[in-house]
Amino acid sequence: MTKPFYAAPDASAAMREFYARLAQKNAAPLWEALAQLVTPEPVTLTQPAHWSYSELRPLLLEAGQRISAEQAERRVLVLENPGLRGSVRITESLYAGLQLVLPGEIARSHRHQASALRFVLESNGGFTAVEGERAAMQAGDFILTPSWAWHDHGNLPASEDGAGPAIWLDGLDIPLVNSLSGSFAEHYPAEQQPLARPEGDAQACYAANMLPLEYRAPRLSSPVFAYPYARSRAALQQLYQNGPLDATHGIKLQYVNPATGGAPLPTIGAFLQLLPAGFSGAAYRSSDATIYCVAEGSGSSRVGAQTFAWQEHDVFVVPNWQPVAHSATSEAVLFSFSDRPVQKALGLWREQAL
Ligand code: 1HN
Repeated sequence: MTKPFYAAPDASAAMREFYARLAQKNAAPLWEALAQLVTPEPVTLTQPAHWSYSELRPLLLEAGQRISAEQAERRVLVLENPGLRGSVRITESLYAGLQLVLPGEIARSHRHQASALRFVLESNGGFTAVEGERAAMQAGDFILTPSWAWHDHGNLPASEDGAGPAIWLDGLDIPLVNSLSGSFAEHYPAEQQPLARPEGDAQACYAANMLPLEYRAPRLSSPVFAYPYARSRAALQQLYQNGPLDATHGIKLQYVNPATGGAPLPTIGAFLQLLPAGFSGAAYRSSDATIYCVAEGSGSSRVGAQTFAWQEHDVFVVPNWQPVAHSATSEAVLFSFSDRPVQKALGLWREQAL
C-alpha cells in the first residue's frame, strides 16, 4: 500500500476519551479516517490471483457427484479472491464462479436484480434460456442474463447428444448490487420457463447489423443475449491478418449492445483479445479490476510483482490500477470483464500506458 496521503494526528488519552464520548452519540472524528477514505490512488483488498482450470475441473466434477443441480439451485464453485475470503466475490465489485450442469440436468428458472454473464468453457448439449428464448451453448460463447430476466440452464440427456458436462464461467454484479442493498429475486413457478420464440430470434432481430424498425431500447442491457464465439473469433482473426497489432492489447474488441453502442450490461463490460504466438505486450493499468479467462492458448501475464503462467480456461484477476503485461507462448485468446461501464458512467474510469 502507498504512504497515507493524509496522516492522522496522534491521539492522546484525552482525545481518545473525547472520541469515546463522540461514539456514544454515533459521531466520529473525520480526521482519524481521512487517510483511509481519500487515497491518492486506488486502494483495494482485491489481490492478483490465478485459478488453474486443470486443478479446478476435477473439483467441479467432484461437486457434480456430491450435489445435484436441483439441490444446489446453481452448482457453482465460487472463485473467491484470496484478499476477499468469505465475501463471495472475485473483486470488490464483481462475483465469478465456475458452473457445472451434467447431461440431463436442469438448473431451474429464476430471476434477480443482479446482471449475469456466462463465458462457456465446455458444452456439447448445454443450453440456457433467457426471457423466453433458448440458446445452445458452445465453447467460447458469451451469454448475457440481464437484470430481472427469467433464466434457466440445462444440458441435453446423454441420449440426445448431451455428451459430457456443460461448464462455464459466471460473472455477476452481485457485490455491486448488494452494496446498494438492491437485491430482489424470485423463482419461476415452473422448473423451466416456456419458450416464446424460436432459437436464433434475437440474433436475427438485433445481431445482423440491423434493428427492428424504429427500435427503441426497452432496457439498459443488450437485446442480443448470445454472442457466438465463432463470429467474435473470426473478427479477431481477420483484424490480425489486416494489422496493426496494439503493443499493449494485441487485437482487442469490446462486446457491445448494438442498440446503444454501449456495454452489453449496464454494470459489466466484456472484451475479447487475440495475442499472437510470441506476443509480449507492454505494461498497462486501468482503474477497473479485471477478470480474465483464457479462451484458447497459453502464455503468461505479469500482474504487479507476480507472474501467472496460464493455460486454456484458467482464470486470473488484475486488481484496480495494478500494472499488467500479457505474453503469449502459443496464439491465445483472452476473454475479460470488469465494472468499467459503472466507472465510466460515474466519471471515475482511468487508464494508463506504462
Ligand atoms: C445465479 O443466478 C447463477 O443463474 C449463477 O446461473 C451464479 C451466483 C450468485 C447469485 C446468483 C445462474 C450465481 C447466481
